[in-house]
Amino acid sequence: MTQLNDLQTQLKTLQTDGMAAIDATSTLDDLEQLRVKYLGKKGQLSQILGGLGKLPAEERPQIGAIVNEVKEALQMGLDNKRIALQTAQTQVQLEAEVLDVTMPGAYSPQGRVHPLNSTIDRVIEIFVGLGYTVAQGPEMETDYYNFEALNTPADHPARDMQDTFYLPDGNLLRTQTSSVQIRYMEENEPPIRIVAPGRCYRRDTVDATHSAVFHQIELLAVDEGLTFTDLKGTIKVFLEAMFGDSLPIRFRASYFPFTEPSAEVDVQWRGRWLEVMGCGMVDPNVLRAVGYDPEVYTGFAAGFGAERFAMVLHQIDDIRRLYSSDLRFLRQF
Ligand code: 2U9
Repeated sequence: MTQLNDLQTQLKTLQTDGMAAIDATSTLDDLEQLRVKYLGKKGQLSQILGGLGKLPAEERPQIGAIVNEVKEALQMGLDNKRIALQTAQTQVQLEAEVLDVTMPGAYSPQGRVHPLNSTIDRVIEIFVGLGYTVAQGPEMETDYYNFEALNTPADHPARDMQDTFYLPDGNLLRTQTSSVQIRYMEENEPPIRIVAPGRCYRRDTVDATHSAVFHQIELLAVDEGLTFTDLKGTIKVFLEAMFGDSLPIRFRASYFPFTEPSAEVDVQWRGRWLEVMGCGMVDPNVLRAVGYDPEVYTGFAAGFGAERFAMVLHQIDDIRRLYSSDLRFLRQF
């Protein structure tokens, strides 16, 4: 065989093998390797071209033409295969991403805010809107912060063992959140405006309206020149925000050891007068106990049970439902 024939055969074999290999590839990476193998700088075609120099000059154009043919054929084979593989890949991807909107959805149980918490949150939101800050303190208290500093002397009926859970060490579980305000005033100078929500404890016999553990929300404002009118205005704004506009409200004279004068507040709600909170001007003795001069500063305070508000707002008939964890009850909110 002449050298020319030999080269021709080699080139044709290269083309046939190359095309078969291209046909057999199934990935773009493999295809790239084939391109390098056949058409790359050090590829098989280049190697054959390297041997061209040994041919007589008149035979070179003939072989050159065949080299170009083989090169073009392989190039076209590679291009076609690349397009085919890319199309297939896109198709697979599209199929994987198909979303069947008719499939039934996955059930994800949704939590809810407990009606007591949503009530407390709502109250806080209203007072924060009025410029108050939230204050918190310990649930285990000393006699001083729970009673003494709140003008509740040792012989006061509220101190009765039946009302308070005393701890063996002489401390107690707070019966009201007022201890929080005493601690706050000890640490801060007027003017102050705080709202103190929190858990309280009383030795009550449990029934539809009483619970040994309950939640109180108390507010306190101390500044120069605060009057009972400021108190009434604040409570009116608060109750209207809580229950809705133009609500009939009435104040009845009352008594609390830590406020003087004191009042209880009723709202007319769905045709009935409901007692919702107590309030009053902070007793000068209380201001004195925290080192405020009652000749310079006056304050007003109010307190109410969060459970009572939640029950009125959601028409809940028994306070115990709020602690029962009964899903049939809780799912209604
Ligand atoms: C300080 C001074 C005074 C808070 C007040 C009430 C009236 C009141 C009860 C209603 C029902 C609590 O949930 S309940 O048992 N509270 O009527 N609370 S004035 O007075 C304060 C608080 C802090 C330093």
